[in-house]
Amino acid sequence: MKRVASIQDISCIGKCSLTVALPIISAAGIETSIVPTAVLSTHTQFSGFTFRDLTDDMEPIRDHWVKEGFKFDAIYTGYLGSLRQIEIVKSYFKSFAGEGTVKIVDPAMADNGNLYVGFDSAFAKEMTSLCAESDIALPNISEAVFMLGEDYPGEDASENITKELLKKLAEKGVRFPVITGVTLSDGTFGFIGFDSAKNEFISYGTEKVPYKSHGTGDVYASAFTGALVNGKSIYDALVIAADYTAACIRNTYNDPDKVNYAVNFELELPYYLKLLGKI
Ligand code: PXL
Repeated sequence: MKRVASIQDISCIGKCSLTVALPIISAAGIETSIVPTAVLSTHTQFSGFTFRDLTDDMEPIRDHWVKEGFKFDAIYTGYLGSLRQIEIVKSYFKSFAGEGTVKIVDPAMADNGNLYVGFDSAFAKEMTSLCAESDIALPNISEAVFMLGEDYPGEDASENITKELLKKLAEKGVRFPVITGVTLSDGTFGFIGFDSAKNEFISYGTEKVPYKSHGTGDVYASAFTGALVNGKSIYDALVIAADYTAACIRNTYNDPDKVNYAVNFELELPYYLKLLGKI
């Protein structure tokens, strides 16, 4: 069985980070090991959330895993709580990334032009250095501009602006940046990526649903990781993640009982398995 390590927080309520990565990647038929970076009562879009920092556990967990000789097909990181955690994640890359290990970084820290509570521009810049150690980085538009220290162009940034951001990320050493949550020039909603090794842009969009929710970036990155580790090409895995995430958003939009803090990713897992060719 393939094995992924995912390093991000546990938000007890909020359907994001590990509570999304675990079920989605496990459903894809992959053993999902976790390193919880913090435990929060809810994600940070609620007010009054509790936050138990687990930084001090991260190095002992790594050292034990090294002793046991664990290896991973992919290491996938999401929300990280501090500069020190970014440095520790780099040591996980050094300790566990062998020949075939794919390093996937979702620099989860901003949306709609705003950094999440608790982050500042120094953290965003440091996140660029982690993305520079990844094989694939999956920022949204807000995260891309904060990493670059640029002005926020709005959620409907043009394809040309998005491509310029991708090139600038590549200049900072990010091998294969993919900006998600992009409105393409034909009005569809999806991603634009830049394969710096081939000097080639890639993109894909699905019909836009007029609904925005938290946690979609985490659903996307988890579904991408599951597809890639199942042997799909980078492009096919990005497309599968886009189709699945769009279905999750559509499902939520149509649900009269929807919650306002996350998407119904659970109800579309059968569709995800269909996209993976497993059922
Ligand atoms: O979905 C990204 C995310 C992950 N983890 C925590 C968050 C958020 C977004 O708000 O607050 C704790």
